[in-house]
Amino acid sequence: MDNSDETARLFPPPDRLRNESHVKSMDDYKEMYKRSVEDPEGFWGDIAKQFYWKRSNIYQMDGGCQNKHLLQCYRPAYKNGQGDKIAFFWEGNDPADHDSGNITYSQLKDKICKFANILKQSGLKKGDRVAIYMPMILELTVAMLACARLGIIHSIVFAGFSAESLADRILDGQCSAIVTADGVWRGHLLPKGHNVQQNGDYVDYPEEKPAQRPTRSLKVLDDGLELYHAQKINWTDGRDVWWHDVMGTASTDCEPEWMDAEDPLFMLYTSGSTGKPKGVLHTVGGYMLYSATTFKYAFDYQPDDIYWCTADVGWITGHTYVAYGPLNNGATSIIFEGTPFFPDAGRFWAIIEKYKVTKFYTAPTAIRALMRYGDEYVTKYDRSSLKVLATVGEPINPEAWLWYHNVVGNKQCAVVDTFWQTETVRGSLHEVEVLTPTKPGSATFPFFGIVPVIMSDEGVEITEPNVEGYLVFKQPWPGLMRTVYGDHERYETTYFKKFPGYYCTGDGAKRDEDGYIWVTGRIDDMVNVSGHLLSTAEIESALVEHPTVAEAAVVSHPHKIKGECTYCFVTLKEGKEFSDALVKELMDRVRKKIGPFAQPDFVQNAPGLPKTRSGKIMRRVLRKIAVGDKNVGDITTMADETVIDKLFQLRPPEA
Ligand code: 6R9
Repeated sequence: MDNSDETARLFPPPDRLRNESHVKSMDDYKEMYKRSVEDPEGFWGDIAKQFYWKRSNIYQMDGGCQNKHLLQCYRPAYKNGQGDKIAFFWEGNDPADHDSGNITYSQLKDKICKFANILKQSGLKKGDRVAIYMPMILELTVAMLACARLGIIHSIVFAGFSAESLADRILDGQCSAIVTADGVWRGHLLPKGHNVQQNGDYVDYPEEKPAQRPTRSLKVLDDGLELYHAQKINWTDGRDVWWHDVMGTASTDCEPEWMDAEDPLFMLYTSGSTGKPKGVLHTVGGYMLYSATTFKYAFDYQPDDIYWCTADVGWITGHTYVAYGPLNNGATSIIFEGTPFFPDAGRFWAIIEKYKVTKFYTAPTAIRALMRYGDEYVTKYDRSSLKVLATVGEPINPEAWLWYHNVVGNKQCAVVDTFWQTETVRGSLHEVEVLTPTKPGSATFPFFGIVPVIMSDEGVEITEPNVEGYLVFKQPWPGLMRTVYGDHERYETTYFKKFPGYYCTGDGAKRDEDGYIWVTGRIDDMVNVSGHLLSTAEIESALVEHPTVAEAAVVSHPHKIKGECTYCFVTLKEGKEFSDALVKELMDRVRKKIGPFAQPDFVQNAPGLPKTRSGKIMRRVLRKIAVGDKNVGDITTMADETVIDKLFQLRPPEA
């Protein structure tokens, strides 16, 4: 199948979604957008009025990009007026596991208050940090929101991280307690209590900082989850308590701690694909407002929606679009503990059929992985409830976009590509996509309040179409991170130093002649071939369009004459053979698609790619493999280290 004609097409919004949309036309969007950037105080001030504030909600922003949002007001109270509406359907790893998992808004509120009281009784208070290291179970959201209720800064560490990564984050955040579970089901049972125990007992804590060792550990073992009993836990009396022991008797009344809008809400470490992880800090007012508003408009949230974001709460996407965004809108959504491949590759679509999901949000890497199994896994399930299909995490290649649109969405859904970052909470491109005519692979237009600029290396704003540069944002917006925890200088150097007065995303982008923005990947993934700046994402997309290729990752490789050239790793679809003829075909395809200068010099077979646990391809490791350097650096965040040896074995002899 060659989709090259289709990729150039403009896909109009599906008519059936137009009527219910919050914003009625592209002209309305433009008007709202204009006000959001010209009068941010007025625009966000009006939105803030929809929240509950203890005092006034005067909203002030300064003109520079040092994000001084002076909200002279208090945090919105946790929304608890939804009564019997389901807040979450919980779907366990085992399809037979779901029954005990549904929770209404009032039940959720009661649990949050109970757990907040437990935190209080443990001596924890406003401003303290609490680490949360839990699988995708309801108790995870209860724990995070209980922290928020008391003004305790939660630092959630994705449950797939190792003991060492967890320890690093606990120390860096100076957390005084940890909430955890003793196991996690991902296809099979993985012990987790063990990692925490290592934290307390085996991982070396610097002796000079003994106070930073967590003093409290609250372990989760809720009723009905008896399987967790199977896990061996190292227990310290006086320090550890079981969730089920304390939750039963705790009171369901707990007055929220009233917070200033600029007080911290949570910290979250950015994925470790580059250097030391950064503790990204978000604040109460700005984050709540922005996550709620982006949720409402980006997915065009309607009260009868069944919404599902597949991201783990351990990542920013889960924080924002599993927890805060949906809950602040009173939405019903799904929390899924398992994987898309268990019991088979039809699991996502089975869940969509079961709950009649209307809005679905996942990652391109999941889409590409599922495409490999063929369409039957999708088409055997009823997906007629679906209206919006969204993606996040990396540029979506047109091939995957079209499969998502044509096969999953049956050409009936709006496909929404959302570009954003842990740091920006939707420093988003794309807005009310339900209305936007889309181009496969483009993140379209900016969300309210965002002024994207394509910047040259020399710091000159690029206005010409189709010229790549740095993607930067020109003025502040409520959801921008406020600091790197404990290292404000790093915050300023990382994000504001290269282009003073602008927030630098670290990504490359270009704007086409119709004003659509195309994110081309991290700037550090750019390759300069004979003076031509090439985007590795663009080459990957060309490769993945080939019918045999499931996934591709392209890195820079030194070249005597061209300076740099491209080295491509390709993962083939099930049952496909790698051959010299295929290598030639792939090289030709890139040459044809982008230009002769872009023709790759190397194409290597890659049965698996090195990825972080959040699914991001670790290109710095691939760069080492490409040059045959066995010293691949820090791989503690890698999901499966065994792929590395295999890739070294499969290097083409001429590389
Ligand atoms: C939300 C999230 C942020 C980086 C970002 C960019 C890449 C995310 C993207 C995308 C192209 C998209 N990214 N969404 N690139 N199109 N729709 O993923 O946050 O984990 O902090 O990653 O991910 O490179 O800079 P985070």
